[in-house]
Amino acid sequence: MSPANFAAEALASLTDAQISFLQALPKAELHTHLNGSIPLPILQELAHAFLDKSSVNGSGGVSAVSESVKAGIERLELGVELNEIHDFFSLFPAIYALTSTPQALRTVTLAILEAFLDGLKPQCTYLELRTTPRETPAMTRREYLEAVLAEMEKFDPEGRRVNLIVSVDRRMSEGVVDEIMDLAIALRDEGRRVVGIDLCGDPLAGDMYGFSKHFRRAKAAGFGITLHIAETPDSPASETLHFLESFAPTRLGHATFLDEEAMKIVFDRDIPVEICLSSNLLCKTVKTLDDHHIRHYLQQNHAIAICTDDTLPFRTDLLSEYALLLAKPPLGLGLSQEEVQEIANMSLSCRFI
Ligand code: 6MZ
Repeated sequence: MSPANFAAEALASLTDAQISFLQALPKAELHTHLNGSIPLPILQELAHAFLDKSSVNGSGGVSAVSESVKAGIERLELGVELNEIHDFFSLFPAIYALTSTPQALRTVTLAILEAFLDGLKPQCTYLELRTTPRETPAMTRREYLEAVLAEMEKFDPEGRRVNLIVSVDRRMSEGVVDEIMDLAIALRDEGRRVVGIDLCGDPLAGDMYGFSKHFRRAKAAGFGITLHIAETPDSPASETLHFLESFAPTRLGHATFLDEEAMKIVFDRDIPVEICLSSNLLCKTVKTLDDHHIRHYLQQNHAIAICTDDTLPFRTDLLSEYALLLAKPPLGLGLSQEEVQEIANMSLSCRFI
């Protein structure tokens, strides 16, 4: 049986008029990870080139890296079935092997910009793309970010449609976090399109107490701050409170398991929440759409932005995520067009610019 695809089913249930309505709706995509959003055909091209090159360079046998890239790409081609969210992060080593040069990064960045913003049927009117700068034998972290920014600036010279959020991974050392903050500030001061800092990565990895001063420095430097927070049932409540009190977040990612105290802070301070419906369902942190925390935020008329998270493994796009709002239960939440329009407006008001 092929893996569930909730968003595609919701989209398929809509009328042509409803799809046209969603397409015409001005909206912002604010939570999408670059390496999780590479269109599959582009990733397959990079994989072929990588495997051809490694068979020419190799000593006849297939290297362990080639084997794991092959297995990783096959897993993505078949459609990823996750038992739990921690399985999700094992997808990235294969993808990272293919995006380890400035040229590959430029290729995937352009493909993502085209998927979200270009063509006859753009997914959104504004995009904040996020990525974690990696150091590889072929590039420094600065060269990584410059490759992504160069492609963004070429695609959108006027700077109205796309900006970059620099991600920090929970597994990083404090020294690397400090280096990334320096880099983000320097690039922004050079006039490059960096608008925010994100905290991402496996939700239980790392000790986050040392990171707060670095995030406060970024906030003081004028960046929007977004944090993956309380994404799993085992995210410690004490860490969630520490994030809210000490990291100065401007937006929150997921915020699935906030307890009463944390929820009160989020409502009192009006901190918008990035909602990724398919991601939560497929990572099994939320059982059904009916149980999804979006309902709570909607009841309170709290600011949210509907986002895709990682279109590649979750086989979704922004239109399909909006279809989950509009489609009739049980496929969707059955909201009215007016309600969906209001949610799209909220996404625009949550931008970091
Ligand atoms: C936490 C996530 C994520 O930065 O290399 N990432 N972190 N929760 C999620 N929800 C399912 N989805 C993606 O993109 C890939 C990286 O984004 C983070 C992970 O750290 C992943 O390695 P970039 O472009």
